[in-house]
Amino acid sequence: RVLITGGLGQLGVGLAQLLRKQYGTDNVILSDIKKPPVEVFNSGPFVYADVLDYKNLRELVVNNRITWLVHYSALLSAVGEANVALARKINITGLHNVLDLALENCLRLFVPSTIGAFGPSSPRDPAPDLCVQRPRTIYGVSKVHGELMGEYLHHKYGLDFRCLRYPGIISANTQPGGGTTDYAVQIFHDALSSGHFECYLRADTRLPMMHISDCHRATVEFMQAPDCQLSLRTYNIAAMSFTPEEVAEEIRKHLPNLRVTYNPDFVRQTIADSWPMRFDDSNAQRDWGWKPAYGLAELVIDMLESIREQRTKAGLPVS
Ligand code: VAH
Repeated sequence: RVLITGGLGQLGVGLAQLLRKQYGTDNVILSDIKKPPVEVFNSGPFVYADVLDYKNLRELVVNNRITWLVHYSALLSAVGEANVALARKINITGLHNVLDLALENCLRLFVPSTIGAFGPSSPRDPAPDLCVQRPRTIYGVSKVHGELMGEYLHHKYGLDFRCLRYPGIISANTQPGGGTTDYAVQIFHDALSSGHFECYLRADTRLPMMHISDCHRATVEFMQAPDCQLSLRTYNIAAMSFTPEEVAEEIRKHLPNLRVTYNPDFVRQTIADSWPMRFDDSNAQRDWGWKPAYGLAELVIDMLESIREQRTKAGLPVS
């Protein structure tokens, strides 16, 4: 059975849907510290779980015979900078609770890392799997700590720790939650509603990005990969890299009147400028056959279609 923490964020519900297709609805348990929307509550097992409450988590793992744990609870980039103390608690103390549980119960543990685990002194174009990592956000620092702790426990005690560094994830039906790559989701909503988008990053800010369904598929394929194939425990995964101007140009092929104004926000621009511009994911391609399905053109078509459908269902006008 799989337990997903932080299940009501951008990624949990979609990952649960994919895992439930393969392993059965009752074998995938979503959890979070928030009340789930009714459609999520009705789509399969949901439980309240606070990653800071070790005793509660332990009962969940033992009583539900959990064998895999996907740890999505975390405060992400800009949100974390606005609340460093909470980010350190959730991202580090919460992680240690999950690491201890995984060790004690021999779980297969997936913990996501991120383009944010690199910093201004890392190679940026591209960033390889193994290089200097001196991130300048509490989010990045906590994710590097997660990579290091997971790999230490793997080599010392055999913990089945698996970690993918995600690019910015682009989704139509769930909200991103970090604040730095989120512009690349909002631009689609604004293009279809007002036709005008104000971007908080400079037009030339290049960042690695990925369609959410590629993210879910990569995560499941990686979790299913035979251990003997993995030469690393932490892998970059890539799909595309684009700038705000490039994604705006691609959207204009469908919505020619899209107007974008650039009003860089100091905090988020500084974060973005410290992150990789492109990812080298050749190890993931070689070791466990990673191959993305969505490039920029396919992403734009899918996002516009999905949001048009959403807006029509909600009785909202579509430009
Ligand atoms: C953020 N969307 O902007 C998240 C994610 C890699 C980016 O962590 O912080």
